[in-house]
Amino acid sequence: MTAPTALFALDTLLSEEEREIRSTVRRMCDREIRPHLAGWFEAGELPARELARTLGAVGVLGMHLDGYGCAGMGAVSYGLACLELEGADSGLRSLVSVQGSLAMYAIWKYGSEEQKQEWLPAMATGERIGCFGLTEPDFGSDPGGMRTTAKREGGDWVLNGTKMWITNGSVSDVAVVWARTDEGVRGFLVPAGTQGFTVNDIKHKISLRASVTSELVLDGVRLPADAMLPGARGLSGPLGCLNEARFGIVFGAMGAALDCLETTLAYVAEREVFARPLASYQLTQEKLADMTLELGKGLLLAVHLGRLKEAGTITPEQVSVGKLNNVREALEIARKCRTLLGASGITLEYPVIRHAVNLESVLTYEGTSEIHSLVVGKALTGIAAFH
Ligand code: TGC
Ligand code: FAD
Repeated sequence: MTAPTALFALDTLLSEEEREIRSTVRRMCDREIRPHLAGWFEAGELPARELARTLGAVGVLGMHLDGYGCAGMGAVSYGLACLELEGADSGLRSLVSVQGSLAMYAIWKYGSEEQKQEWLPAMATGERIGCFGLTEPDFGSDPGGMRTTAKREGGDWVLNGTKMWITNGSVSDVAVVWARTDEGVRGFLVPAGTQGFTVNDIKHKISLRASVTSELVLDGVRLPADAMLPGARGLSGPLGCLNEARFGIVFGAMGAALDCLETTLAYVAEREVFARPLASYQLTQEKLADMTLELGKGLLLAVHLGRLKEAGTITPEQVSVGKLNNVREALEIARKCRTLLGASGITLEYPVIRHAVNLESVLTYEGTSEIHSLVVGKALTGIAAFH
């Protein structure tokens, strides 16, 4: 029997170091995370602080950034880490994406030297956690409409507004908050516990239950002048961070799909229906073949985009192609695997339904599938159809 990825000789595209990173992250997930996932998901809880230290020790937090205690790895290595993390649970990859690609990246790319020194080394080890507040209750796909404001008062900034659906919110030591100012959208570092800054967890989620999602309320939050990120001005600041996290999802979604497919291959080999293994039926094999094709194509696309990113030539539109295709196909794979598991497919005994419902969030966050279709449509036609 041949493994799905072996049909595409995927490993021949990877260096020894990249394969080693993938194995290290997989071993860590198998040992420290996978045994607890169904329980965390069912309880709707995540021991985020403890996990952040575990993830920091294995070196995945901000692993694609240089300096300040970060590992400075290539894009494909980072992608493979996301693949393994999301193979465990999308919530785990979310924790890492938001920490490394959104909060740390924003500070690394746009922060002052003092801000970098203060936050990045402790965030790389997982001692400190960050979140990224862009979305608001009335402005998700259209962040340009944001109502959160930052106004100068003497030498200080005063922030007012609400951010919604913020991953890692209530476990964060620092929130990167994007706000409208007289000089356009700017980013601010808001430490937890600042007066006027409150965080409320969002309950009753059916998807991404092993992930902390919160509302951030800023009510007259007074910050010193040096809380602003000096290098970001305008919407291109936060959108530049999104390119980083979206890239991780291109790989991550395929990790969830691969976990579903591997689970299903084992299941259909064992399960007998009408006195024969489920794997022996043509309808089953057609489903397995179709899923493997989409998985393989998605992985090849992910590695290709990773190489473009390493060469410094990747464009935001190419990231949209990857996010749109790979999340959409991963969700289809998870749903098809679910059918092959029959009734067992709806329980947390197998990871498939957990991946399927998680991928519903992944389809929506970091730009909905419709927004990425419109980004690709704009690239093809030259016409922006967002407004
Ligand atoms: P538009 O006029 O097109 O652009 C405004 C400025 O931004 C620049 N820009 C980008 N820069 C870098 N990367 C990108 N991908 C960029 N897209 C646009 C653009 O060049 C322009 O720059 P400048 O200098 O001329 O001002 O903006 P628009 O208002 O028409 O909106 C375009 C649109 C719809 C594509 C954008 O708003 C968008 O991407 N919306 C989706 C929002 C989104 O993805 N939110 C995600 C929030 S974070 C999250 O979900 C975390 S989930 C947890 C996890 O990751 O695990
Ligand atoms: P809306 O923008 O209201 O969209 C509703 C529907 O309308 C969608 O189908 C959308 O595609 C469609 N639509 C919107 N505009 C158009 C258009 N022009 N043409 C056609 N259709 C359109 N945000 C953060 O800032 N930080 C985080 O850490 C974060 N974490 C998240 C974690 C989870 C679990 C979830 C679910 C979301 C998270 N988000 C986060 C928010 C996420 O980015 C937004 O939910 C997403 O951008 C969509 O915004 P919305 O939910 O307001 O939907």
